[in-house]
Amino acid sequence: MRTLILGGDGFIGWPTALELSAAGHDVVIVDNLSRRRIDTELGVGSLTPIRPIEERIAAWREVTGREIRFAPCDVAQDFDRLVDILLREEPDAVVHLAEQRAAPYSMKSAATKRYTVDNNVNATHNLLAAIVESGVDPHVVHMGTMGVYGYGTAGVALPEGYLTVTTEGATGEPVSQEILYPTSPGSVYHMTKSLDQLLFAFYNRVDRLRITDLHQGIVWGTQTSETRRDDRLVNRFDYDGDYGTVLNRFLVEGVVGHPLTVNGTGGQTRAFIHIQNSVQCIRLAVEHPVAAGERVRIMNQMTETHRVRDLAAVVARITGATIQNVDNPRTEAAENELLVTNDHLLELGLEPIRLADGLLEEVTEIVRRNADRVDVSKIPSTSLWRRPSRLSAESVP
Ligand code: USQ
Repeated sequence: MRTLILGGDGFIGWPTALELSAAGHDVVIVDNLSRRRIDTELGVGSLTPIRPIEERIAAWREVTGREIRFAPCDVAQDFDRLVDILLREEPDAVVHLAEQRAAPYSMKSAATKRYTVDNNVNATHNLLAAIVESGVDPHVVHMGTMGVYGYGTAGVALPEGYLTVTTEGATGEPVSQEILYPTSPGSVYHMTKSLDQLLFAFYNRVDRLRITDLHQGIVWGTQTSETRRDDRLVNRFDYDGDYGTVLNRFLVEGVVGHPLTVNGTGGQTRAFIHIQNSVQCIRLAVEHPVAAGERVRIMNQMTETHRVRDLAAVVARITGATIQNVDNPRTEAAENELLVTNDHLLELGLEPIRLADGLLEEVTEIVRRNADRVDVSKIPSTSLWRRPSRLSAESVP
């Protein structure tokens, strides 16, 4: 199969490109390298020394003899180029990861909120409109998020995207219908993924586009079986206060002797998935496409749920770190339960990798090897989910 990976230079995109290429797909990475630009903007870098995209691709060719191609393109801005790429490649599948994915970054300032909305909503809409414009018919596999559901599920296991509601019909009889599960995003970033869902529903209904939306939990780990094959293939590892996700951050903090930064009580329960499972799920989705005429397929892409303070306790035990309950910079429920169904991906063959000391040790080992690259000043999360005090008219430029 020929597969385009929009955002194929990023944390999930790069190992997905290798996973699909290793499985025999003809892979084309489409990327504007914005994730590297944002690193520069924030004055941070991946814990692991990731190589330039050209070197990554050359190393993959050298190690495996397989060719991954790179088509530079800003999917959110350069619509005509995107149409050209679709016409030239006629892909069977398009994996869409070309979105700004950090909730704290999306809440940092008016500028980052606007960038996140402009980039993410335009990228998704440009892709859908470009598919219609070009007349090609790829299966779109989009990286969504568990965060569209919100995290208060009142003891009900989250279904996979749709909810059956029963209301009273005009003549008093009960009427059942399936609706998109109502969204309750917790950040501007999560909100863009909620908006994506409406775009998908529309283009699926009106233009019959074939779409899978993967509602993914928090990814942990960094290496996959393919990125491990050569140092030059190493995946990125974010630990800073904007892009680092909670478990990976705790592991870095534990190794460098920084207290584990538990936001609030740490009573937040979230869904998790290891990076190896993440790329496996994307491959399963690509290799089992949605049929013509089928509604948007939504699959919950997670393997287990954990409470933040329980994760901190595990990392403290492994690394000897202390735990610090910091004032939560986010607006989120202090404590929540979370039950999730993930039957679709299990049926397709997902083999869950669960959090285990051995795997945590492997990640810890990578952190130890690169510990001199950690900039401790970038660990605190400074993005506040609160309104600033009111500007005075004179202070507006
Ligand atoms: N947290 C801490 N301490 C930290 C960092 C985070 O206690 O140092 C807490 C947060 O307050 C939050 C939880 O850990 O309650 C998760 O935070 P996170 O930064 O690991 O994850 P999140 O912001 O939700 O976003 C990440 C990815 C995003 C993806 C999402 C899946 O960046 O792309 O969509 O996980 S989910 O959380 O299921 O919506």
